[in-house]
Amino acid sequence: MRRLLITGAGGGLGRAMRKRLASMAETLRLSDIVDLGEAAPNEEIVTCDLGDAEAVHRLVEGCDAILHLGGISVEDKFSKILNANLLGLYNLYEAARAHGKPRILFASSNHTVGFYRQDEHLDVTDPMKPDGLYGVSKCFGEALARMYFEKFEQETAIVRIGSCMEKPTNYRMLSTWMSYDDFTDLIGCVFRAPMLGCPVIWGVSDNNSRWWDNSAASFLGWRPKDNAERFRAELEATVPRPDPDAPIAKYQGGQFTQDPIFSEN
Ligand code: NAI
Ligand code: 15L
Repeated sequence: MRRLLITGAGGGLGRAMRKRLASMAETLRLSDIVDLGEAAPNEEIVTCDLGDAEAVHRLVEGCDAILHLGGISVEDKFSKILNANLLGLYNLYEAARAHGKPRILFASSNHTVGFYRQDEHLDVTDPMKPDGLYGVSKCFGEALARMYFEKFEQETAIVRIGSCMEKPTNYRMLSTWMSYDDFTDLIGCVFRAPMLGCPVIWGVSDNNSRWWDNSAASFLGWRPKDNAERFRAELEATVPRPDPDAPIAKYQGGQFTQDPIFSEN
């Protein structure tokens, strides 16, 4: 691949993937609204607000693939979610349509289904149950990706990420955790697949207690290797067990199910 665009390159996942994906393309084009530091020899740095359509068109031009991590990543004021996650995504897809339809990996979220209980097992055909405006924005993103596929054959991997971080930090994450290594492998499978289409993929490691069935995406050949279980003993020694009726123990979306609708003021 010649040029891979990573949006949200200054965020937690963006910083982790910047290092790991350095050899995936001749050039990494890194973008965010925050400072991304010095560009390495194979990097281009572009400051760009996803809500700015013209800037997003310039950003996408010349890219062969897009890892779309940029946007608001937790519950927030609707105006911020609207700009980054709704308008921003529309801008990205319109820019992709104008510039050769580079394949997109869209970082969706488990918060599209956050109101399922933790004793329910899901596959990608289960109806969405978003747990806040952030979750709703990811449902919008999934629908937008699907529409661009049906109408224009724009390929997207919709990855409903669980909790992608160094290690699980609470009991819920023993089910939702995805390691950076497994995410890196998934990105490789998505961008190398001869045919992708527009699958929904659960972004989760091979955790003993995972809730999500990825068999519909088995054609990609992604076989996650990590398992959150190896952190259980450490968690049990350091983190108190939550009340079984607390949202973090009851719902797949955990604490997000209890977030308020944030006021604009
Ligand atoms: P993050 O919040 O650390 O990074 C998001 C980045 O997007 C930030 O650097 C931020 O400056 C940038 N951004 C925000 N608004 C923007 C705008 N208007 N224009 C351009 N850039 C903007 O989030 P993280 O954890 O790195 O997640 C990356 C993506 O993956 C997000 O889309 C998030 O919703 C999704 N995701 C992450 C999960 C995780 O466990 N890390 C779980 C589920 C989904
Ligand atoms: C998400 O969607 C968030 O972006 C991330 O910060 C985590 O909170 C994650 O979900 C999670 O549910 O653990």
